[in-house]
Amino acid sequence: MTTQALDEIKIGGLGASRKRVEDDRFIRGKGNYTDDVVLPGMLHMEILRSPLPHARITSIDTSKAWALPGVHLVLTGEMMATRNLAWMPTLSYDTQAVLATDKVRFQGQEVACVIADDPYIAKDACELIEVDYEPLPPIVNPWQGLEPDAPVIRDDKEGQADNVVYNWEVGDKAGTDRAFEQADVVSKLELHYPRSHPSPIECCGSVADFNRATQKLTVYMTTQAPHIIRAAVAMVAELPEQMIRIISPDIGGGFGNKVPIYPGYVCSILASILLERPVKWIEDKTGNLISTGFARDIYLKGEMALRKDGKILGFRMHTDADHGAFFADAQPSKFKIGLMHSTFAAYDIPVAHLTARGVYTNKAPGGVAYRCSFRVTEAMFFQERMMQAAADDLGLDQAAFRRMNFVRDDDFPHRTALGFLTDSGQYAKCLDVGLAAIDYDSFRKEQAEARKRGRLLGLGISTMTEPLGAGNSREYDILGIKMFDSADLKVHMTGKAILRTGAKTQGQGHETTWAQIVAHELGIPAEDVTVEEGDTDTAPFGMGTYASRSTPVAGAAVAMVSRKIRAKARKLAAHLLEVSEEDIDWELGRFYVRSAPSQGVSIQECAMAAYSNMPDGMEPGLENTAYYDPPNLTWPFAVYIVTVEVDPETGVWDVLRMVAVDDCGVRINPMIVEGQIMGGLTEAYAMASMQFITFDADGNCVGSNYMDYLLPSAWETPGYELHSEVVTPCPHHPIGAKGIGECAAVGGPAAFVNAVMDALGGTGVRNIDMPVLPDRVWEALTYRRDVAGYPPVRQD
Ligand code: MCN
Ligand code: CUM
Repeated sequence: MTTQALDEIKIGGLGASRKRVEDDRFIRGKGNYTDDVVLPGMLHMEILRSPLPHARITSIDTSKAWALPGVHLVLTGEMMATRNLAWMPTLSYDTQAVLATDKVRFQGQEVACVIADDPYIAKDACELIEVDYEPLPPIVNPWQGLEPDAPVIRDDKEGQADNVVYNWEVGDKAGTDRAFEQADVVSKLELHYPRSHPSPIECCGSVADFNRATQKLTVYMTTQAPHIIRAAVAMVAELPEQMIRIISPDIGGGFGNKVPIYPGYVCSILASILLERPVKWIEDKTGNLISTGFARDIYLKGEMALRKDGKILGFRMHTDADHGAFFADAQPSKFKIGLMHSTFAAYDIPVAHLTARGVYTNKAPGGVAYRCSFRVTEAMFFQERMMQAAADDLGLDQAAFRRMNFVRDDDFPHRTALGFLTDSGQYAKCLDVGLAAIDYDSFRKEQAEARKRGRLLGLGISTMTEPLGAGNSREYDILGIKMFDSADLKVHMTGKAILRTGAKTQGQGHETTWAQIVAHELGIPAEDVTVEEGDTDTAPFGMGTYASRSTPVAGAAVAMVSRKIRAKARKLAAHLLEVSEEDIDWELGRFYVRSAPSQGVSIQECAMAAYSNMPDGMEPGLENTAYYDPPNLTWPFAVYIVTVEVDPETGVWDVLRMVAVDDCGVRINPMIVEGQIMGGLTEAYAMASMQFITFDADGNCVGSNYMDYLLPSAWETPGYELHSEVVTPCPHHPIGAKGIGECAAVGGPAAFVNAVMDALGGTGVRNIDMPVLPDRVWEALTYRRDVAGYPPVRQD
């Protein structure tokens, strides 16, 4: 028996830019999305939404809807209440109305549902439902909510006398005060990160199928975390967990939109139980944009204590988050404002203090992490805007100021001022690569020359480090469920395999990349490994995909389960080669006798032996499961540099160049990583330049359609120059990988805004809130003043 060592790239292992296997079906139109699920006898559900942002419901008359032919059921909050389902728990220890009973609390809130033969009848019937509302004053920003005489939005909650969701703090207040006393210069900044929406192509939806005979409930749905949904349904609907099967089929983009539990899911499930027929609910675009997945909407202010030479001595920060009517986004239980306290984690700052307040308003639940590990986007945006302002105040060079304050390469693991332990990085090197790529010194000269001729050029630098991979389970849980993840690998007798994990891909390419990890660990060609996710009846328990946790946690579990398989295969190899295990060595895909390397067996031969020729006493089969509890988060790092030209006449700005240097440790699939970065940069550009979803003073959502809420097309999207030469392997991840899925969306926005602000240098303008629309730039230039987003930032 002789076999050759394998070329890892040829078998699609680590580092191979393998084409995405899932795209075969997507580009042929053969994907299987929730709306593709069609079951015999299936009915359709539509939701009646509130036209008002805040109103008492005095009556609901559903008789005309019931009378419409083809209608099977009309659900109201009152009926939900008889099942104890009018309210449901949220992922942040709050409650959320499933269907409104007492009041409506945001425009677009779910008031009733109709289940009918087809979606058109259901929609028509919704319009026949008569609801009497008694309008209440709407609260559309935190400042209104904090007024002493503001109406209490959450009067349903016992003991809730105001609109404050939480007050939270972290850091060393006294120490920070002392740092400010010693400062030569104090730099300040205040800004608003506007509401934004992940807006995936596919909206949310579900097909619930309760079978009375078997008592089994199967739900096909658009969720990024199927096992969490299963547990929630078991607890809320009081159904036995083993009788619930959640299937998350192909997902047309998640971006955080598909993490929360939405009323539509719950109503379709109850409707199916009551009618004993499958019930499909597919949200329309306006429903998606008006009621689900809102992110950001946060006011940030802070100040930095600085020494003349540029050393940062400390910072304080305060955030006011507009959470909408229900505190419904997911975050680790210990932290009220997500991982906001990862702000400034890349900088070596001795002391800091952060306070955070959450406020209820008459808007849809907000704060969902949109391509962001629990509020890190806001944290990094403030950080890099503040770094720019501080460097300007000190009269220091933007790049030099950052470099002198970076955590040094030999200073890891590093404890940040607000308590995180960062693991590794080469921050200065990433910056140097970026500066060389953009030709920093030449650009600064060109900028000065252009300025003399009235042309406004600008350069913006942004860096980011992001805590990715929640958990470890000691510190990270959601509603008490510890954060870890899993992988299950079954190697069949012919050496082909099926791998399942507790994560759930929504476009990130897990079907491609997980197989590459198996190929790397076992030498089984990636094309021989099928990857399946999202079915709770077959996948091992896991916490799902968000916070770019899949590679850090589930991906690690894939490596660990492969190693378990290899350990058993080694015993089989010893048996086949008739030597003892200790005399065997491994090279990719092959065990061989150390003293006679030409004698070896392939992993495939071991697999066959596991079913046909195992040693006496050995358990047959070659299958295993690994649960992975990471020792720490992974900490990727990136530098983004943008150059722009601003037209002083119109305020229009164009991106000249964008350079991105990402260090996400070892790259499993470089092509997929680049795709993730480009997608994230495009979302960053959209947020910085054009996206605007807001509320007028009456609480109407402005931006609930694609005429108002803009998505950049290929035409607007700038070109990106990506750099991959800096690789700092994660010291605690089995294959050295760090997460990448969100980095560019997290770090990108500040680079664009900083570039425009740099172009306006010398005008005294300190801030223009996003989106940095041309009229805002024009206003800033013309009147030499800051331009705040709507609603205006309050001046204390
Ligand atoms: N990868 C790699 N090498 C690394 C890191 C990652 O090859 N060192 C690969 C992974 O194997 C995976 C992809 O890159 O195929 C992203 O990996 P990871 O960073 O682990 O992120 P997740 O898989 O957990 O994806 C979640 C992340 C989040 S939270 C949002 S939001 C987001 C994002 O991914 N939503 C997306 N990218 C998205 N991309 C698409 N197409 N659609 C979405 O909904
Ligand atoms: Cu952070 S949005 Mo993603 O975590 O699904």
